Amino acid sequence: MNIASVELLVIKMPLKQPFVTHLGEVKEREGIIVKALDKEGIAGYGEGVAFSSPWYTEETVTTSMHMLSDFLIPLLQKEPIGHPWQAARLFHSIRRNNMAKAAIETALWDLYAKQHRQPLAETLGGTAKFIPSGVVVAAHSMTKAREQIEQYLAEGYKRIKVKINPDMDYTFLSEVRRLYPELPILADANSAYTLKDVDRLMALDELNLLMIEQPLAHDDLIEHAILQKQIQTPICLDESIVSYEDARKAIEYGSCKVINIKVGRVGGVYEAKRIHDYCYEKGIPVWCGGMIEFGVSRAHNIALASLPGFMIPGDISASSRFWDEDIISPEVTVENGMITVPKSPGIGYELNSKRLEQTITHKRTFKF
Ligand code: OSB
Ligand code: MG
Repeated sequence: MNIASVELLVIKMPLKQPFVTHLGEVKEREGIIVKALDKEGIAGYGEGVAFSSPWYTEETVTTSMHMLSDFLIPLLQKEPIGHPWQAARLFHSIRRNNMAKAAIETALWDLYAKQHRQPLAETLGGTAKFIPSGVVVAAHSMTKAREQIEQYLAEGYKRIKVKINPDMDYTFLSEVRRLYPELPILADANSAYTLKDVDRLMALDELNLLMIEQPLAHDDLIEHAILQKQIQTPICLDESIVSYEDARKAIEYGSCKVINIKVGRVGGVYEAKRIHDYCYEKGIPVWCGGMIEFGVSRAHNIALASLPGFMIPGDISASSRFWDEDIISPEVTVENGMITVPKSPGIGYELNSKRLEQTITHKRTFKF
């Protein structure tokens, strides 16, 4: 791929409002922007989506920087590759650290698509010209959450996801259902329940939710299969699926009926596409998850979600959902609940260098 250098930029930006789950709250987002430059001067961009602390998965910004600097980039320096899927194979010798792997792998996909003057969506086999957008409500109180739902519906979003836990589930969701009888609603528990809560979860069946995301433990497949037999609402797995093998087992065991695909969580675009292809073949719907990301990862998600198996609106919202000003230009916008898949090469968005500069806290360059 003729790589000349790789640059790692650690960036930091405050969220417009705190993102609250039962696991804690995110007020400020740190992330890693990866720039892979080839010998012709073409730049590919990727984003590391680990958080500052390990509340969602075990990775952090610091562990990602360590993995990238001391293992992943040296592997690429030692063994030049011709196609991004070879990076996935190369990284296989390193256990997990999926978000670090995806950070550099996504930059290589953008670079590869640009080198071939092709939109990334097309390189991946995507066909959709527009993708449906969904938004997540994650607020401190039911009142705040209701306000946010009203605002997002006014902005044109057609699918809402709300964070739930045993202190904020049936009462809240039934109120939302009463106010919006036809609204597609998804509930995400981020592992707030155990099998002891079966009755609580069964009670949600009458609310006609699109699905319930990750009700049980972050690393479980077995108990989700037991739960799915007792509730009608389809279970969607997020945290439990970190690889193609997890997806295959979850479907075989009946642990879920839907899968949330996040490129970072599964270690890259190659693995995400393998999961997509498998689910498509099995008739299992998938949708693209979100990580409170900056524009680079958001753009990669748009390209991925143009694949035919992404039949449900994902957590791909406008840049303005989280940021006063994003690091890409133009920003991602949602019109009538839809996002246009860009037609220009690669991820199809430019970096807003002025904005990017304002957010950089740390920088490292690796020459090839
Ligand atoms: O569980 O899907 C999740 C954000 C950060 C970490 C985990 C999750 C989320 C979201 C998506 O819910 C938020 C978004 O980016 O729109
Ligand atoms: Mg989730």
